[in-house]
Amino acid sequence: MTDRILYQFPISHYCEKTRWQLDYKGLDFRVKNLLPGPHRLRTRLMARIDTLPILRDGRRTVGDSTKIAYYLEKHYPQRSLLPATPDQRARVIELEQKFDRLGVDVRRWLYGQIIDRPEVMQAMLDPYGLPGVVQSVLSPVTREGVRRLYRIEPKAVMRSEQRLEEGLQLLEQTLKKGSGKYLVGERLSLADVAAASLLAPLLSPEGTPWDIFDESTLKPALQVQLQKLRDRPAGQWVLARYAGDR
Ligand SMILES: N[C@@H](CCC(=O)N[C@@H](CS)C(=O)NCC(=O)O)C(=O)O
Repeated sequence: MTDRILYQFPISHYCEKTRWQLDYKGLDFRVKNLLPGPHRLRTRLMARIDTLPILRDGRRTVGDSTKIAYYLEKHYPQRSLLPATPDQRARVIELEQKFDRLGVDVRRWLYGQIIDRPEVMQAMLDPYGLPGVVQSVLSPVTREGVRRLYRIEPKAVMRSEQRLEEGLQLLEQTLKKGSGKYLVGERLSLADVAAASLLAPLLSPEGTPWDIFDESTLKPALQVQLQKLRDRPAGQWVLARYAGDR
């Protein structure tokens, strides 16, 4: 059995970024799902951080999806996600950082639209197989915790919407300047994995943890917004990367 363990929340797009990279490199791993809230006892002990993902690789422990990304590139250079040429490499590093930061706005904006839907807490808590009564007590507590932790409040959500638009434009401009398929050069890179995974909750590609809604039950204005997103080049690109590279 592999001694590579990804500590994660299944629904986290940052954890998805790491899962994608591990899968792409063909590295075996097991997942350990930590319960949101109490997870911090474990993450602080393991890596002195509050967030997931954390990767345990034999005796080594690495926390934070970007640090994990560079750790994996260094120790498992097969199917490299970093280009060989210095300028392309620098561009990948820069874009990875930008899309990584955008993940915060994706999360805040989306929670701002759907946090009160029961499907959200179901997607978050169902993987733990808790007794029904425990889950029904935990759901409102977790929802309020998420609201506070990620500042799901109207002004912050609006700012995130603006930053999200800027991020989508950056993605579209970058694609326009290049091949249209990948952000840098002709091959999948860390920049693509970061952008596609961190935007994926907005597009909910089939089979991903965000594919949880019957969209026709969402508010009509939100349905329109999500459809527009799916139709524009950035949305099409995320779906194409999931179909072609995930
Ligand atoms: N910069 C971090 C961000 C990870 C992150 O925000 N993870 C969230 C889940 S999407 C988390 O663990 N939140 C729990 C907490 O902050 O207590 C990374 O890239 O790994």
